[in-house]
Amino acid sequence: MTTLEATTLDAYLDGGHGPDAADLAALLRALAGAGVTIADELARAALIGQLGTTGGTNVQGEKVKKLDLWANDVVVPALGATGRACTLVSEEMEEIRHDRGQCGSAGFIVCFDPVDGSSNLDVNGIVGTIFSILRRRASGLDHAPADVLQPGTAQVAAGYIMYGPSTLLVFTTGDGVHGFTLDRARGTYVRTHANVRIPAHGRAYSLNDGNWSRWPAGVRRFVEHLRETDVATGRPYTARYAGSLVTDVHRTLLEGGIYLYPEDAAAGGKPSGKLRLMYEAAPMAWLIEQAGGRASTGRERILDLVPTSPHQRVPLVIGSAEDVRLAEEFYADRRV
Ligand code: FDP
Repeated sequence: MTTLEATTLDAYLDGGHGPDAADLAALLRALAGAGVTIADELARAALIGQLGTTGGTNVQGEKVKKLDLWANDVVVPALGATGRACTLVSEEMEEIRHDRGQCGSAGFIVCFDPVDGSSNLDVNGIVGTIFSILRRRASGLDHAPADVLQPGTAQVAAGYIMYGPSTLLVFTTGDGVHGFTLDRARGTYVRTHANVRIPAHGRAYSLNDGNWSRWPAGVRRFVEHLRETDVATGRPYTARYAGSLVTDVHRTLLEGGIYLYPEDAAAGGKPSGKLRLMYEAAPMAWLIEQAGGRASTGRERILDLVPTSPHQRVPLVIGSAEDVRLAEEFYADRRV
């Protein structure tokens, strides 16, 4: 990773190559712009009554925060105004949003979670926007329902905007992972992280320990292994968990280690875990692979999974390649 350099997001996007470069630049600029609007709202949310819930629940049965819906209403028109995406999938929209008016010319599908980690909102914690961009494959006005169900390998851009002490856009278009920090004084994003590479192994593990009794046995054994003392292999690992996927993956990307949200092995639990494939796991998996890391369900590569529904959940094991490989060994009972 290098530090400060002068490349702005606009300059980087203007220098893009390939048939999709102009379209992706327009979509990424729209997401970056929406990110500035969302960051501003987050900063003043407590002052203007924007914290708390709407009283409703989303397609996942989770309580919807006011800012979840508000941010969705920022991202949708921002993407729509590009004229490049006729089909949108959002955590906050039960149905796929298909704009038939744009369908003739728009060649892309965008899947996104406008505010991920929203349980952190009311405690001034860090949240993010996650996005995944797919190329439209089929033609005809009714292409959308089947067309969105593409595996992660089909992504043409993916990333997140992290709303922390600074606002940071991290993405890949298949040419490495780059991070751009919002420079408010200049009114632009500036590249602060070029060609990010994740360490081959780390010293931290990240998962919700409160779910211990519901993890599969292999995950419990893996975590016990990480907690043992062994100087030669850098154990015990330290524990870090924000409960905000963007925060936890971002730290793992920069410092190495492993993040897990396993399936719930208890009777009546969530057999596919909690995270959503199309707008959480797949974009993070591509980003981490582009940085030299690894992402799986514990058994299968995330990017190879073909979604069966837009809001499908999936277990996620992601991070440094050596750490994820070791977790997979425990999943497969090759290590005990
Ligand atoms: P949240 O429900 O607060 O929006 O999938 C969403 C997510 O947060 C992730 O960002 C986060 O990593 C995870 O859920 C946290 O879930 P737990 O509270 O079950 O740990």
